[in-house]
Amino acid sequence: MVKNDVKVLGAWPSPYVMRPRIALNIKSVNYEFLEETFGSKSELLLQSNPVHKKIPVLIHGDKPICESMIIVEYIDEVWTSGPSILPSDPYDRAIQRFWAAYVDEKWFAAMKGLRSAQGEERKAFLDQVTEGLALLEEAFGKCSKGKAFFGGDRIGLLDIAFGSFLGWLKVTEKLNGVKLLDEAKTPGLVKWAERFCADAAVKSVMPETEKLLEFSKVLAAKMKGAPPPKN
Ligand SMILES: N[C@@H](CCC(=O)N[C@@H](CS)C(=O)NCC(=O)O)C(=O)O
Repeated sequence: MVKNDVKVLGAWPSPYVMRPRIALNIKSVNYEFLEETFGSKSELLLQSNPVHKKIPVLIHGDKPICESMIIVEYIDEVWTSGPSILPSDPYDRAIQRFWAAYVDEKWFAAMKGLRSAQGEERKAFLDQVTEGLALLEEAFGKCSKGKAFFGGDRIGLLDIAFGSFLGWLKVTEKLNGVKLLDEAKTPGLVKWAERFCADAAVKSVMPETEKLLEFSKVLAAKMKGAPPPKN
């Protein structure tokens, strides 16, 4: 595989962009990382993802593929010689996809809500995030079947979907002065998060918390007065 055959359009702080990068690392596929400039969209991005105009986009040869979890599944289907990301059992696959959708649509949406909420609204978002983590702790017990990851012995689809938010989870903890992943309430997830971040496929793409914290402050300053982001 020549290096330029695979490109990822993205930005380092984006949890969604981490997903295809982790999947490509798992499959030992070399890729070119084309970083978008914060606050603007390149011509290549607009051409490659004209519907959503969002990162990440995987460009394989001359074919663009959009939406992070669709990209992860594409990578798993194309590079079959590397370790599998999706479980072989259809029921296990369905369960991982179910929780991956929950993480994006419900859980992370609540964590994002915390950014600008105050008072009662803030408390409601915090409760939703905490309740979501309790559900994910239970799901971890069932999916991992006592092993290291949601995917068993190795990182799988749901590990990638949820794990990509760990950097922002730590930033949220710091900004709100709360402990969300907690030894007492979510012991399985605490250990899982350590293992996930230490994994060779993840380490090089997981941003340092302090760097992400600085970026989140810049982002918050830019958002002030601007209309809320669509996603
Ligand atoms: N559902 C999309 C979400 C991607 C997404 O929200 N990307 C953000 C960066 S973290 C983006 O490109 N935002 C630019 C915009 O909304 O215009 C996916 O999973 O790929």
